[in-house]
Amino acid sequence: VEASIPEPQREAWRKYTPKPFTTPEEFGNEAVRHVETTLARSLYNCDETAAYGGTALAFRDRLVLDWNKTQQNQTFADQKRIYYLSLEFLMGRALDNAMLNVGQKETATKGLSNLGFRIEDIISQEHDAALGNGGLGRLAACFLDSMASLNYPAWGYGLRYRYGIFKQEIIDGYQVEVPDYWLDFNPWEFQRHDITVDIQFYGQVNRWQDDEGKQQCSWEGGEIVQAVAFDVPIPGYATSTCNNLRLWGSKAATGEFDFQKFNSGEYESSVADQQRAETISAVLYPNDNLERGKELRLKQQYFWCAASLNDIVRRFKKTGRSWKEFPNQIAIQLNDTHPTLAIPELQRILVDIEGLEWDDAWSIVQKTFGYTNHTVLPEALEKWSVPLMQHLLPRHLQIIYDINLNFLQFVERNFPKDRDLLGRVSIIEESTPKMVRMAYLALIGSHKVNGVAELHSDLIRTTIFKDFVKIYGPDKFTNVTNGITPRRWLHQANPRLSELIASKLDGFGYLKDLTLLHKLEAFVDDKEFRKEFREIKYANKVKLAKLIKDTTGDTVNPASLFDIQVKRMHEYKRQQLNIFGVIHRYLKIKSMSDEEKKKLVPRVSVFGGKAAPGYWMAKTVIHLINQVGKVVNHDKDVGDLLKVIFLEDYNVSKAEIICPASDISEHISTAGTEASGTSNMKFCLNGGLIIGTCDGANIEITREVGEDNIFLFGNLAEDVEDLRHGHLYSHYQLDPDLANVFDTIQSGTFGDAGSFSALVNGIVEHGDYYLVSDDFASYIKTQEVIDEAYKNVEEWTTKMILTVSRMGFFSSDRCIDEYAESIWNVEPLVPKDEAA
Ligand code: GPU
Repeated sequence: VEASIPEPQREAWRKYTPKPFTTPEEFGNEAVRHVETTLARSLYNCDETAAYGGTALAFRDRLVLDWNKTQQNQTFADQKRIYYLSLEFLMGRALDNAMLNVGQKETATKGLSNLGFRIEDIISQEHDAALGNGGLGRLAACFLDSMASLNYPAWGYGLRYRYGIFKQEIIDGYQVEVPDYWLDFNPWEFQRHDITVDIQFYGQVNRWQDDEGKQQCSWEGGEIVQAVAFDVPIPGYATSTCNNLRLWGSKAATGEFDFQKFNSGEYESSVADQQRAETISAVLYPNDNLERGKELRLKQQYFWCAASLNDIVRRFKKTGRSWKEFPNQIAIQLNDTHPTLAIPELQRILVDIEGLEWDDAWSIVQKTFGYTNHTVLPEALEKWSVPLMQHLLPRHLQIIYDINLNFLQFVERNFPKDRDLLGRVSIIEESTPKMVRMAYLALIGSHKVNGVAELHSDLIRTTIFKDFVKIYGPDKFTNVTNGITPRRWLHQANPRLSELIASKLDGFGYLKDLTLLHKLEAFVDDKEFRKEFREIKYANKVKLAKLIKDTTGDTVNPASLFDIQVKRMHEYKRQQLNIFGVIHRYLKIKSMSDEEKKKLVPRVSVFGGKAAPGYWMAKTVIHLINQVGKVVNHDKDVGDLLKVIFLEDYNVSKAEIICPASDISEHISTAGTEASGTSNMKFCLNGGLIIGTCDGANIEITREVGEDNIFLFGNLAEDVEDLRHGHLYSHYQLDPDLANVFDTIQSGTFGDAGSFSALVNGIVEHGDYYLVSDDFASYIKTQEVIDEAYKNVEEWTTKMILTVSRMGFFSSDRCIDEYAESIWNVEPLVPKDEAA
């Protein structure tokens, strides 16, 4: 408060405060001023990059005005806030989103056109902010959009990676990873030079008794790295609320840039220390649904948790409240187990630094945290080795042991007869070396644990956390089915459809209450509406066809059925099932007469997705898809009937072109393995239908859109375990069609058969863990049903329209309201000028 402008001068301040632009002329003024002054470019060297810069800075100014006001309001309102801790925020581009959320895209379109630019060209200059791997990171980004749009006082906390997810190039059919340096020009972040936190690693713990005989603990020595805050404004849609995303960058601590070394001539090694500190936030780990236990990753996790908690605690202490009010003021959500160290860190701050009693501190910790689980796959459940943790975070390891001791004593008191239980639920796994089970720590340290779709939430209660349901009772566990923001995934990605819907629903209100989409059902028989709906889908396919042409050189016919699978490459997601199905289709076409061919619906099979750099099998599938494409796309017998495309470098901005352009998208994971999936929602919201298994959110999508409007196939989650056993104990017969596909691969039709033998053998000889053979026949049959259904244009149109009109449930707004109500207990804070 001391630093503020004195009362008598505030009038002048307000007078000098810039006003947001509202006309194309005012926008043009701002944009040109930024090009000329901020960017120091002129009339004679303003290319599209510079025009993007000027436009982005003009919009940034607008956001900052709202941002300042929102942050002030939230501070004065002094009510409970949400902190969303996520190692990934897959934001994509910011400019288009900013223009739409503040409602000034038309203004900018006209202003730019006055200067001779087309807005699409300007928007596409922006580099994606790709600080995430896949669904988990994109979910965090959708949540930020919803929290701001619903006026929740909420901050995201993450890491400012200098390199986001790698850029994928396909060279000779193989994935090649190229670094993604995205910070050359990033107008959306503000470095807060004054907000820094010193973070400690290594060192040792000292214990002693103080004068009153109380046990004291301190963590000393080791090394210090400095965390620096970088803030990113997060505008809400059609509200002036602008929340904050705080990303931490790492630097050598000021004292650490070792002047002693420097003065004694060891300049190089002091610079090396600097660089070592900076590696902490240098690069995003490119694994999706996989944890590899690397020390640098653990350092990233602690660095980010410690910096964020220090920041949260500092802000809380300024309010002067007592510690027991902490959980009434602060809700912290853990996006998977990556931020679990925040739990022992808060306990350490409260006990070691603030001097609270252990039990009082622990009760505050448990009330503050909520934990979201995003997978049941065993290879993705984080475990950290005890020796590594002992070395890097000696005090935290002690605290984890104490948490575990208290917990196990509690379990023993309540279940004295169940001796095995203690070993099963212990945070420490008694292996060599011993391991810290992060999911158990997250669960024990939180008041609520949620899964991300109904089936998934049921599975965590009955499998990985079964014992804990017995210990804590069922109320600690809940479901919050994922959602997506309709602003980016409909309004921004598919402006024509958004306009068409608005024309039928009296405006864009549905973008804030997506359940209003159900009113579209009334127009399902409206001829004109149906025709426009189809035309929009076709135009979106033309746009994707152009992207395909520009990036692969292949020509595809937009009148074909577009069948799309875009997501991270993973065995459980079963891109291999899809490509085997494509090969089957190819063989069928090859054996057809011209008459039969005439009846067939032409298809374009589009694949896209990155494989983790060390994931050999996933890379093999990419290679196979490309090899199949090479053969099929140039086969004269096939022509337009089948094209196979691998689109390189799938990312958020490509998804915005791809999702509106599908007829069918594939969500075909082995039942029980895909926690939710969120692209399934994006495709349906844009009038694409799904071929999918009974997995994740597909099940709830079916419930909403109706069984007639989705193409389900395959075994159920409850049967998966038995089927796997069956493979191990019997000689099962391969489906003849699949055997035929394998023979074709092994005969060398798609290049060296040896390249693909691991893929085939995994199924034929090594137990077919993901049950590709069990689901193959049913998959093929369902694809044939789709071929037939697609021929009936009228019926297909009805399915598309009904699907869109029934997707209201899958807005991330609904999802955030559920978190706020059932986990965070937080109310929105409506900006003063917008209160009804
Ligand atoms: N998910 Br764990 C990821 O994208 N990465 C991960 O490391 C883990 C989970 C995904 C799930 O696979 C997907 O089913 C879900 O929709 C998404 O998180 C968001 O909950």
